[in-house]
Amino acid sequence: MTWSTEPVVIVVAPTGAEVTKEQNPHLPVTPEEIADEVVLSAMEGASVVHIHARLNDGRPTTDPDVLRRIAELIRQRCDVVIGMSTGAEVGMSQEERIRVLDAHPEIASLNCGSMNFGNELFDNHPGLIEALAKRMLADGIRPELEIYDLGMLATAGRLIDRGLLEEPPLYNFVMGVQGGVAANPENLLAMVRERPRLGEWTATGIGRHQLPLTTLACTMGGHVRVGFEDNIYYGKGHLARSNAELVARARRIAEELGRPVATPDQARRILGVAHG
Ligand code: KMH
Ligand code: ZN
Repeated sequence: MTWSTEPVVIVVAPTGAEVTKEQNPHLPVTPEEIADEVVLSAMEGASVVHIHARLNDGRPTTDPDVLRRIAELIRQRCDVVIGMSTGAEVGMSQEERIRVLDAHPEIASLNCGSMNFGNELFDNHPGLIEALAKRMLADGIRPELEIYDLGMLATAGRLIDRGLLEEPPLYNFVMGVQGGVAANPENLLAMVRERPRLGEWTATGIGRHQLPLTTLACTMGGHVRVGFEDNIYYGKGHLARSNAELVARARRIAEELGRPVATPDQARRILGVAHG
């Protein structure tokens, strides 16, 4: 590993499935709110969005019409890479999760194992992982491998061995979920080192881990994800006012460390995404 001067891809995850407006009133929920937030985040340096849709009352949905509407509103105003979540909300059925791909994002998350997620079970049955991987391969959607622990890297390796994932894979190390790997430098190093194949990687730190993990990832040649899905605070006891504010800080960190932020087209090249 050497010090990278390559562009950093900043992924913004503006909504997620778990956060509520009661927790942070600035959480974007409707398609219009999400699109506004993504456009502002793109202006601050985000080149990829990870979308979770909500109904107008705030409940999570995977309705492809709602997802398409969000993508369309974003597309009218900026060119960020459109990613969508097939992880959706804990407890959603396999059908609800697979139908996300009907909205044909450029990237979709592929969660590589089951785990406790806070006090709930996040069920990623091997059959579901396989079905999602096959469908993404068939539809030309770039899987982003959601890795919450080292064992999931081994699962990813087996998918590659079976020809269900194209190389090089694209990893997202999600660290600090209660039930997943702890967010610390030793564990990030282990995740990077244990990748079954070389490939670009993003670090996603939950809550107070978002800021130090962003800094580490920029230093170590990775990419970063920020946003309310993972963290609603700007600092201790101080709610973030927007996703864009978190993106702007990630950009400042990257640039201070000598890494420019990627444009959407650079992000497509770096991450191996076909233009949608
Ligand atoms: N909402 C979490 C249970 C993903 O987007 O693929 C899962 C999640 C992961 O958000
Ligand atoms: Zn997500």
